[in-house]
Amino acid sequence: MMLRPTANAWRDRRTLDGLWSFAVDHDGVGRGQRWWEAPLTGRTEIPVPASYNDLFVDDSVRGHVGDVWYQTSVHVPRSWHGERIVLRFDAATHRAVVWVGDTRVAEHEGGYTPFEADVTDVVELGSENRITVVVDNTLTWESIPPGYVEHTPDGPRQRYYHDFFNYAGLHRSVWLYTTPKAHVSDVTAVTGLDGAQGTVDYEVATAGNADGLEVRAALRDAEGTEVARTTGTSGTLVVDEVHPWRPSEGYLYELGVELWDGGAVVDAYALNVGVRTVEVRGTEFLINGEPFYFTGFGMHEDHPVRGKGHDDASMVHDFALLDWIGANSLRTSHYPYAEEILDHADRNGIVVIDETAAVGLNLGVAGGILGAEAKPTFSDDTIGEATRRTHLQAIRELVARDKNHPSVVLWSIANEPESDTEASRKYFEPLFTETRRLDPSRPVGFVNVMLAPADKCVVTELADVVMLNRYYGWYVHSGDLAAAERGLEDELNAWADRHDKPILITEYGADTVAGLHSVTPQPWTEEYQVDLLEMYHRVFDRIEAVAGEQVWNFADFATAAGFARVEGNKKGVFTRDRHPKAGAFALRRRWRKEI
Ligand code: GCB
Repeated sequence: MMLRPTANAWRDRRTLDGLWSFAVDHDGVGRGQRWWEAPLTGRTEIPVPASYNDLFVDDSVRGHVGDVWYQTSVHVPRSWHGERIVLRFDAATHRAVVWVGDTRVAEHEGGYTPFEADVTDVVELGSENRITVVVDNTLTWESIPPGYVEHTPDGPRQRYYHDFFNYAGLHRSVWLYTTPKAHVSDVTAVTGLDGAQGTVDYEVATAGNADGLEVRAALRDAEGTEVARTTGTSGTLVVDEVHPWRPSEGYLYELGVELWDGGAVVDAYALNVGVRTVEVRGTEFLINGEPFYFTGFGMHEDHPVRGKGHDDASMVHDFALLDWIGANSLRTSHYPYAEEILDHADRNGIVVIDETAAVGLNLGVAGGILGAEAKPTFSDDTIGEATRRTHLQAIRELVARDKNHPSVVLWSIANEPESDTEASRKYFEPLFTETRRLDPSRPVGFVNVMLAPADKCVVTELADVVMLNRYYGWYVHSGDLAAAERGLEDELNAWADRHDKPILITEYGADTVAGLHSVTPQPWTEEYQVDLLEMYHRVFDRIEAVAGEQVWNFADFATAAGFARVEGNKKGVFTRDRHPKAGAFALRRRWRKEI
């Protein structure tokens, strides 16, 4: 629904990234006092993109619950006269309202998908325009992810049921861009393979009095040579001797779409396309008709100082480490990642399980471990109709944003929700139906929690694959890897017996403090992490239906404070600053098959 900003002969863009003014609304008075109407007072500067939490040495900012305000001003060039001008936020976590000058232009719920506003009639050309954003980080029973605010004698405290810190702010780039009035508003590309022949089925949506204009589509290979061309708002481009997109080899074509008015092009948009197919057949996960075995990690967008703020340098480095260790895939646990990351995965042939922010829909035991109150999960007072509406919208926005990425091979619509009750099945059934309606070309799944084993889970039968997070040897049988091995193998066999589907192990791992060592099996040591990973691998290799292994986690990451967390979650095989633990070398030996 929303094409990314680009610059070409018909379109222009400028980023608003950089230092903005910032104010924390400790007393929650900004909306009433209409802070958007004047320069923010206090004039703290803040970098965009970044989480605000860790920047200032101030716990009242780090743990703030509620609104913070961002403000900048941008010069809108006179030369943009006659164009359609759009203000776009790649993300505002978890919800935002935006003003240009005194005019409210946008509002958005959901912290990890983009939103935009047509500001053509609002901006003043040839002058500075004030842009103000209020960002609210509160998690409620209506938000995805959910949470609740506890009012304590020391002020409000945000409680939530997921295991990563509630970073907030403008985490991704902000853009002002133009399109022509009559423009291409969406492109969808679905690819196919038949022997040496590739197909690209495309569909183009237009807007702004574009009726009657002609759409032309052309496909160019990586050298820029045109290999197919056709006309029409939808159609099929056929490529002989196609070069498919493959895991570890991100070959991309460029789909160029033009809008013609009589003899002239009035708008153009180009999209990268990887020609590949995805299919689940029995216990196999097929990419281009060949069985694919996932290796890699559940990740997090998480770094010192800037939290969840996107940064290209870290992205390039993280992908270099994925390559070094021999990973061919990642899961965007537990929310949609920056689009830059998917682009990079497309180009590098990294396979992606794309996940919504629906994490922590499990208020029982998980809540207890994470320090929030245990409550019934699905009820009128907790996760109910309103939550599901937000969840549905999150799925729609995710599919709309990521549908064209060849790297994305599977939608994960939730992580570890309650899934062993009638209520959970009722909650999830329409979400699966809607995801498949939005994108019939990809399998759909959700990640199952250990509390809902094969004979109890009633949601997995709705999914195309079995995705399991398992912690034998950590949360159960801690320190006893022999018992853990038996428990894991028995359980995986039970899943394989019940479902004729590929089993993807989407999490397994052990907290490990880098530098801690022992000659006997001691949880938290580097040796124990290695032993635990190797135990899992022995079991995976004995079970045919296992079609992939993703370790939890790529790197250590920040969480809410808790007795089970040592300055965050330490299950990374890299530290938070990306130094390898012994486990990283063990994985490299297995995945790169190097001794
Ligand atoms: C899980 C969750 C993940 C946690 C992990 C852990 O099952 O999916 O978000 O961080 O366990 O380390 O407990």
